[in-house]
Amino acid sequence: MSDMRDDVRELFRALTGREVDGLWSAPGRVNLIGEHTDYNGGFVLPFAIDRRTVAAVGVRDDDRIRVASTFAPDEPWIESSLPDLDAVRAAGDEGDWARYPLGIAWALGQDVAGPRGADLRAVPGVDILIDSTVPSGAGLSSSAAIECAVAVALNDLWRLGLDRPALAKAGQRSENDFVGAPTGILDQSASMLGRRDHAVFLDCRSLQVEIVPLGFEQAGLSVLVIDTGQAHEHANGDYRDRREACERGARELGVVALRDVGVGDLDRARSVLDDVTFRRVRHVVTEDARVLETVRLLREEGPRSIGAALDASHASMRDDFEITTPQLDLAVETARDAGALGARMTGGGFGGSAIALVPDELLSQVRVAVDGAFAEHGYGQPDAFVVRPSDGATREPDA
Ligand code: GAF
Repeated sequence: MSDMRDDVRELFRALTGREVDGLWSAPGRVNLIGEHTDYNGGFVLPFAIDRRTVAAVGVRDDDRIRVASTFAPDEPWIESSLPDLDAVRAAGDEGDWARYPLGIAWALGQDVAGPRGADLRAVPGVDILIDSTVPSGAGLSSSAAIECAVAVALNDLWRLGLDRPALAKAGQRSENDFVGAPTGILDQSASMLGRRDHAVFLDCRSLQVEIVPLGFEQAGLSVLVIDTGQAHEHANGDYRDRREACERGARELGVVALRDVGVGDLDRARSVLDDVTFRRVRHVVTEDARVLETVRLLREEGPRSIGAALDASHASMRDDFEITTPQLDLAVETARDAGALGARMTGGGFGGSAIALVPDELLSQVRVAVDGAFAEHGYGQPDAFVVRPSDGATREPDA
């Protein structure tokens, strides 16, 4: 991390001829359990990971916002004036990654941030250089990591005084209304609120948060991410389709959101809904119950007891919500057969990564088995790496 900080400081200097005013960083996330429950007012249990995005930021003496990144080194600065961000949003024509930092600046000027939101005609412009170790398209929320790193930076530099839940909300607003992806609050909450060795247990309706100890290290366990290399994105039709099915299910069952349907209501739901809608609803309802059960198990019996809940979550996403892929299913099955205590796809689905909870002594065995199975099926080699539950967004120490 300190190398990365030095590099990005130096590149900022080379690009602008001046020093940064500061570096801010935010992590990607793994969702331990609770998939597609956030926009249904339900429960999620993510943790922030030890892969981070750094934003090097310098305040300008005009109203321009310029963004550049180390992963698009050939692109010049992408820029706008702050008051013109509304027009940028409407045109929808900025480079893909640049919509995340521009969008968060826009969102901080909207009412989501409350009366203390930024007045984009009054705050100073900024140069923002992004660097990241969060792989993009891997289902690990590289976009939320950009949003959150830039959100904490602008919150400090513009002296907005917003708290972390408000900054997470601004991230979601940016994603929904600037980028155009109809996502929930899961990713930004994990990136903002994560804590080392802990998970973020979030009630997405009340936005109440509890920080739950994971105890993986003491239990000799690691979370292995298996990135299938199948990139995914949420602005496309599949994610939207699942969200619409949930909203239809809630409407037909006469509730505000699927959070209001219990496991005991599923028999009635089956008689009211068509088969596909019913299965989408069943996933969300049972997944909410699995999140609560996982939190209970972590508290009462420790992390070695949660494997079955992870497995059941994957089966529900595969059979009822239908958001897994053959590669994700293979990664999960193979990891489990090779000794993982539990495994599941993580994130929005249709590609991205699986996670496996693996006893430390079996890590290499699981990796070898997954590599072998992918080769046997003629799939490209997955990228498998261990992630550690880590702290959320922060200002980095000055050089
Ligand atoms: C993506 C979305 F961004 C989240 O809001 C959430 O819905 C998740 O998919 C599925 O649980 O990461």
